[in-house]
Amino acid sequence: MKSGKILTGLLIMLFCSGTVIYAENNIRIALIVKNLGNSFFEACRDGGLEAVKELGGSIDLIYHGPITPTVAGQIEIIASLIEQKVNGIAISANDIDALVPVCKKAMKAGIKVISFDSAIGKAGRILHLDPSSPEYIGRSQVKMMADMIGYRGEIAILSASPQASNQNIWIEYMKKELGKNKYDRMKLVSVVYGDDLSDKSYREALKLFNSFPELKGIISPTVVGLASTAKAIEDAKLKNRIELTGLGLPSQLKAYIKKGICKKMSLWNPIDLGYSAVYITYKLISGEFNGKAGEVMPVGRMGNITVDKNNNAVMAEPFVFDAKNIDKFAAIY
Ligand code: RAM
Repeated sequence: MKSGKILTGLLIMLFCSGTVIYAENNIRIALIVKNLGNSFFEACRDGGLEAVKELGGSIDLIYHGPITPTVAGQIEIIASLIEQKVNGIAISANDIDALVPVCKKAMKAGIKVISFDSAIGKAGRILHLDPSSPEYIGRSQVKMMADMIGYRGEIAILSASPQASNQNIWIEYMKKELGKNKYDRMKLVSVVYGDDLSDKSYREALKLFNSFPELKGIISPTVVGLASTAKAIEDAKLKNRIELTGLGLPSQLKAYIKKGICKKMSLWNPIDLGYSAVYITYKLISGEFNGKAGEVMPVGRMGNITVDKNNNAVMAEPFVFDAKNIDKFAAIY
């Protein structure tokens, strides 16, 4: 098994460098992410490697994504995977619609395609694996921010890329939540996009500070955006002037949570997400899962995950991190 992991690790490295060597006759699964260099997806990759090891090691895991989160970059990678005749693709999509044609072509070529984290339109995949309920994620972000600012003041959202399926459905639910009477004294003044790039997210945060001098809070539903905005608030000495919450990696936000720059945030375990995505893809390839509405899929250490009527499956509920528990989780991911 150890050699399997070393080979898989080598495969990841070689593929990323553009050279790919496969073990003869192994099942080949590609985990395609929004962009490389994002710690969230590297944790997903680690979970995928855990699933490969647990499923018996005759699997080659290919980890890849564009350098910046573009649709064109992902289309090019999927077209290449079709040529390489991989057996399965699990992708976090940079756009819900634009990837459908190339993924339909992959499925026509016999490749099992699922999306995870950020959905592809239904016609482009067998099923979508949501980390958590999109409605719960969106609404809970607003509730956490409201508690922080006393349900009054201007707030903004600093998101990832404008076409990102997952952020966009979360923002839709944030706006629905903000429509409730109890938030009447809160006002969403802007939604900006940092493209899941640290420097761009940082600059967008600074622009928000300058454009909205009365801003009371920022919600950033992206681990890159949240970490960058926390740094921007600290650098601009705006702690307690602007409250911050969002979706963050405990290991990246620990210092900011302890300093009270980001008093609370939430997320799910990306290791579990990558484990579940690769596990499900393998079982679809082997025929043990069919991914049809109503199917209850036993996903190893994650237990049963059910496919709903829209062929979406929800992995788990988000977890709220704060100063009391951040040390424990920062040591894990
Ligand atoms: C970023 C990506 C990813 C999202 C997390 C919360 O890493 O946008 O798609 O799920 O943040």
